[in-house]
Parts: sequence; C-alpha cells; structure tokens
Amino acid sequence: MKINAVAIAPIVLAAFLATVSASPTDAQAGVSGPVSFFKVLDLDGDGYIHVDELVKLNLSAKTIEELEKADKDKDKTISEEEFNEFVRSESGEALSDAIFEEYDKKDGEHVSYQDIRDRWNPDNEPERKKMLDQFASERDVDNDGKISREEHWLINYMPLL
Ligand SMILES: [Ca+2]
Ligand SMILES: [Ca+2]
Ligand SMILES: [Ca+2]
Repeated sequence: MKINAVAIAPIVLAAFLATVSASPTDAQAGVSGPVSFFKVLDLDGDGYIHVDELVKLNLSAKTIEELEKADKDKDKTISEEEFNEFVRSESGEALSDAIFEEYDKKDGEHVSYQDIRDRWNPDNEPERKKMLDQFASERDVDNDGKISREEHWLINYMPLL
C-alpha cells in the first residue's frame, strides 16, 4: 500500500508536533523521548543494531532484508546514523511497511498499544514495557488508542527523531 505523504503530512504532522511540544516537563522528569524505532530494535542499547538482536526480536526475513539495506558501510551492523538516514529516504516507507506487517493486527490495519508492548519485548522487561508504551503513545497522534499504518510510517519521517 502506498501512502500519500503530501496529503496526510500536514494533519498528522501538526497533531504530532502538538503532542511533542505539549510535554516539555517529560525531559526534566527523566523520561527520555521521543522513542525511535532504532531504540526499539537496538535491544542491548549499545547504539548499533546487530543481527542477533533482529533474530531475538523474531523479525521476518522480509523485514531483515529491508533493514540490511540500511547498512551502508556493510559492516554487518546498523548505526543510528545509518538507520535514521535510511528511514528518511525513499526506502523508509518499505521498511516501515515491513515492520508494520510484523504485528498480528486484528482488523488488518491497526495495532494496539498492547500489540506493541508484546511484539518488541522478548524478555518481558518492565523498563522496556514503559518505553514501548511511550513509543506507542507518541505514534497515536489522533489519540484513538491504536496505531494506523499512516501514523506508524510518518513518525519515521520526523527530522527530530
Ligand atoms: Ca545493539
Ligand atoms: Ca553499518
Ligand atoms: Ca491513532
């Protein structure tokens, strides 16, 4: 499915920016945000996405294939810089789609916060659960309690992430 960024961007972007700028106290309270996809995929938090992390997250071959394209210097790891550059390129949409397909979506088009918490937390860590809740709520720009494909994709496009 192709998403027309120009058509949806002004509405979703405005809502997203309102969400982000509405919580200036989060930083002072020690909540580091926003939570990027990179943070979700970098399980051990060392600043690089390694193949063993992708295996642990049980990603599909399709998603791994899309992710490998981000490894520009071919050193078998994806740095945050490589990842960010890639998700904002033309190829970022295909990657976002592949990741979106990782979820078991009940209606085929939306994921719930619970889906996100379950999908990216292989060791069921409480800290990670919190991070994933934040990750989900940052993406739910229309506040309907679920993440649409458009919300899921557009966030990767944000220059501030
Ligand atoms: Ca890592
Ligand atoms: Ca690399
Ligand atoms: Ca939503």
